[in-house]
Amino acid sequence: MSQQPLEIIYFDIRGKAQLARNILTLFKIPFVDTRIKGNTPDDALKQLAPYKQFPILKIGDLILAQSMTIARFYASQNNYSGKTFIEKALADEVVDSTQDLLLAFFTNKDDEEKRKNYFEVTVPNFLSTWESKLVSGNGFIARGDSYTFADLSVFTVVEQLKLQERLVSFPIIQKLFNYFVNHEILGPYYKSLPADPQ
Ligand SMILES: N[C@@H](CCC(=O)N[C@@H](CS)C(=O)NCC(=O)O)C(=O)O
Repeated sequence: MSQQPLEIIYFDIRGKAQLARNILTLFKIPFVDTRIKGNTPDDALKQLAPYKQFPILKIGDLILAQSMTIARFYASQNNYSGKTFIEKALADEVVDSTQDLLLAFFTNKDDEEKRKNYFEVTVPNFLSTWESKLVSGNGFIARGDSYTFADLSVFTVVEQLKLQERLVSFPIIQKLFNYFVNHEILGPYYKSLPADPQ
């Protein structure tokens, strides 16, 4: 299986594929970053997707759906999902919360009032929770002795929602953000990433 090319198939945005892309990049696992042209999957592509949704992972005839399943698969394979059951659970909780914040952006962005509430209430709530967890974990959100895919997921979502300007009151998230954005592998990767549409 490992000899077959690994393909992440998704739309031409960071969206729900970015955490998996980041894990693969961080661990130097080569992958084909297939971005669906015009953001409209053709019938053949739709047939490939078990739930008719993207991202999917394709390795030969193996198809794996669900963005966080794909991310977790590569995090586990690379010992990046937490060392103990507790760390893994804490990491999973944070990863799921990052997806909630991401999804809430898309569901609220087109209504002025909801968008305002999202940035003034929802975002600070999530940032504040992650900051507290980072404080109690001595800088690691799943409390171990090193970063996990949960820390990377916080970075991923902060970057894609452009929340870095809102980190003034969240110094540990800021530190985490700086770590990943300046990382020797992820830093250059991010510089090469196409900008998402506004
Ligand atoms: N739970 C799924 C949700 C995937 C999902 O909602 N994908 C959207 C794009 S972000 C999609 O493919 N939408 C097209 C459609 O539903 O037709 C995951 O996390 O992968």
